[in-house]
Amino acid sequence: MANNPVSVSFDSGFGALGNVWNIAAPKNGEVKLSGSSSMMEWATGKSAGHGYGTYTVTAKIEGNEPGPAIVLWPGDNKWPGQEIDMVENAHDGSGQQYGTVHWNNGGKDAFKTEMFEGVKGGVFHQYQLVWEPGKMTFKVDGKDMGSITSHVPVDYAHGGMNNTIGVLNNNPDTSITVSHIDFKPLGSSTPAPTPDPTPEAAPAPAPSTGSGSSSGGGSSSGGAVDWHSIAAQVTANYQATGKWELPSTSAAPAPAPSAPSHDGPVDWHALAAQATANFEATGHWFI
Ligand SMILES: [Ca+2]
Repeated sequence: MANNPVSVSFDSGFGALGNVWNIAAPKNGEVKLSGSSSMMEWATGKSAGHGYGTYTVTAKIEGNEPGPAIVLWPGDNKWPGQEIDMVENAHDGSGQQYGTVHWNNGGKDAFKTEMFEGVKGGVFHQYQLVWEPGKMTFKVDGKDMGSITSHVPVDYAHGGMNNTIGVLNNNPDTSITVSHIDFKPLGSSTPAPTPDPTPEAAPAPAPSTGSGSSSGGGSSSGGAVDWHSIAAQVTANYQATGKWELPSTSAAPAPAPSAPSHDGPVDWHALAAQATANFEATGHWFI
């Protein structure tokens, strides 16, 4: 399933972000993460998620402390690794937002950051990451916030690994509300998954909280895991049982042979524990 486009409007369910922990069902085309909560595409192996292309997340961060983050998580679910934070709050409590690229430096986490000067919380912004060979560029509301050209990971299609899209919050005094998530592969000539006519390279459209696009618009093809079906199953199971888990009778996405077996919902608890421990040790919320 390497590098399929995705578009999630949160008009009905969580779409591709089926690994959901501690979040109420979306309302009015938005989903709000508060307290300790997260949603992510399933990180089942190096080909999970997406590679080179443009990641766009429309979101509103509230609160000035660390806690909210839009995260591109390593497809193989191993850390330290190629984690990219499309946005998070600075640990000084100023509400300063920034982006980060992490990599595995001989078994230890290493990272580089780009500050998002002039970007305030409390309103929706369009956070964008353009991942291309040898370069990652952060944008907010279409404005270039800086690029990183060292330690840029290689995507799965070119011999490396993909990343899965996730959003998390880990602070009782912050929240992050997401209204749209979109990924378009680099140089993609495939039909856009949404009716949005804006070309990929054009200035970003204004943040929208009411996108009319369909969460079911992604056209997974070939042997790809049917994320929409899985997400629908998870949502149905939540409505039936109150638990954000895949029903046990359903076909869970098979982990790649190279990846250790991880159970999604349990992973998020471990993730939150890791995040909390890391914050206490370093002042950084990233895992
Ligand atoms: Ca929406």
